[in-house]
Amino acid sequence: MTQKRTLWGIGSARALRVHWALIELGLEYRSERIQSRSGETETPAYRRLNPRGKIPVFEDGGLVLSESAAIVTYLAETYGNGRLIPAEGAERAKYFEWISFISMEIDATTLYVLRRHEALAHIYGEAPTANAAARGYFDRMINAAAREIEDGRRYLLGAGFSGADIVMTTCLDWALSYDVPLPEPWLAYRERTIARPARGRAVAANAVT
Ligand SMILES: N[C@@H](CCC(=O)N[C@@H](CS)C(=O)NCC(=O)O)C(=O)O
Repeated sequence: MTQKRTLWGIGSARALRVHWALIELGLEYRSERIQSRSGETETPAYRRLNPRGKIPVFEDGGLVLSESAAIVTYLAETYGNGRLIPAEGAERAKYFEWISFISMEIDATTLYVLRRHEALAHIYGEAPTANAAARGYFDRMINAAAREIEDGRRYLLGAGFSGADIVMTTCLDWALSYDVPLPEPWLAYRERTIARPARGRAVAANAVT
């Protein structure tokens, strides 16, 4: 049987987000096990799917979607039936606040700078001033955000696990892998999110073997 849903991408924090959301929702999908910077995103066929040549890309019937946070949100809205994204109101607004904050202030402005200019400096160049600023800014943002989860809540939106937790957890994993210190509330929070069975299965699905 032809699988309707296909996820392109393994071996990356961003691809892990989509594997995790699919597995949380119990959705079957085909995994195209391509990696970044392997040449596999450079082929004409892949560039037709994503002209930006990035992973992850998700196909669902006629829909082709890139950007991991958008894919996670699409899956939640389309298949969640109340799971992974609040249906309405202030909680839903808070979901989008967290997703924007994590994508912009935690991922793009800080961790991705370190990825490009520390781990991948041989490709993107050395930038010690930018790296130091990114570490300082991460520290400021993550400590400020820690105050919001110090009230005993289990997940970012309270009792209910959401796509924002998926995206945040991958960033916390990423920070730890770069020896970026995390305040205690985030360490305790991460223990809760990584204990979810779907996360373990997603890590296996995302692994480069
Ligand atoms: N904002 C995008 C970032 C996607 C991205 O940068 N993916 C990396 C792997 S984690 C990639 O494909 N890098 C290859 C490249 O930059 O050429 C998302 O969240 O999906």
